Amino acid sequence: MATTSSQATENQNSETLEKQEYLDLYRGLLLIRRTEEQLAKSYAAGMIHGACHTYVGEEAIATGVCAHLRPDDAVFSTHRGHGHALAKGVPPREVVAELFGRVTGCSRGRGGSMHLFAPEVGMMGTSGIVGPCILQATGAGYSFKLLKTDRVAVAFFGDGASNNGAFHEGINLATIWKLPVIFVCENNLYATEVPFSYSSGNPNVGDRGPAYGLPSVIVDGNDVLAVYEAAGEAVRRARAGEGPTLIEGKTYRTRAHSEGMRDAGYRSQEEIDSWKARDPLPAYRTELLKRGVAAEDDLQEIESDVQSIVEHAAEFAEQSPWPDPTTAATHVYSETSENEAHYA
Ligand SMILES: Cc1ncc(C[n+]2csc(CCOP(=O)(O)OP(=O)(O)O)c2C)c(N)n1
Ligand SMILES: [Mg+2]
Repeated sequence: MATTSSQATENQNSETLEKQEYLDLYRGLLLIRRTEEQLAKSYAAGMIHGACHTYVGEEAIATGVCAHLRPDDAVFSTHRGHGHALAKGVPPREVVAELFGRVTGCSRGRGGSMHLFAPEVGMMGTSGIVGPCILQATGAGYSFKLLKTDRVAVAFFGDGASNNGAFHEGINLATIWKLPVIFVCENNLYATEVPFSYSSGNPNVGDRGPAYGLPSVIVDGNDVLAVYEAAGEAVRRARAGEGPTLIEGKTYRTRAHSEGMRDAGYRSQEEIDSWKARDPLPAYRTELLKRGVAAEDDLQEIESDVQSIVEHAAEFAEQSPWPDPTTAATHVYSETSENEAHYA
């Protein structure tokens, strides 16, 4: 069985955090939340072309994991990847501009929501295909090991992806070769409208790791400190050459699968409301005040700062030019030596 790290165990490590680290986690959560809210608004206003899967409700997972990563660590993401990109350090205005299809977006407006790439900060892509990020992270981990670096690769993926063959192949290979990979399953209980309880005989993805010899932990994915603690240990192990870890975060998306889609007929309002009551943001805010590690003023300052960053990001995106159609074939394949140097 996977071990369970929850609020009860979180006290040990998280109490040793510096005030700034606590505040950075709050800022990280909030930056994702406000950006997603902006994107949802922009989608409704017709500014976004293509799908837009928001990460609202799940922010604690990307925030708690990426807080341990360096720019030269690699993140491979999903169709629900805005939060991963922001947590890995892609500037919000480049994320928003990319969804608006503008040339100032991180993928120069070629990709949109499901092709957010920024190798200069180790964001190795969101993807519309469910599952491959698990194998890509395994491959990156293999290369980091061969190059004798202490870099780590992270795969974020959903519960749905854990029933894809890529999951089993990736975790097996990473385990036998002790690759520096963190497999992060964001179990939000549904794959589109299919409950995980229907598609899996065991509600815990984390229980699958031990069958492969893979250390695994199940955490409350709405508790940023629990995620931070589990990820800290996983990253430490990976950098030390001790191999991969599987982290399952139990969480919930509180918006529709994708903006503009119906959100009824497959889950109850009571269920949505019960998870809204466990929203990671107010929970963490309350915790910070309760522990006395932050004052109301500290939090309000972050809130107004993040609000202004996101508003500016939207203005920047709206005012940015469209890509020149004559350059449609550029920035599609790797062209620069910069990225090659970074990953050499
Ligand atoms: C290989 C593949 N199969 C099916 C789809 C269609 N699809 C898009 S999102 C999705 C659900 C994925 O669920 P999960 O992995 O739990 O992620 P979540 O949307 O819940 O974050 C599916 C089946 C796809 N994009 N790729
Ligand atoms: Mg899911």
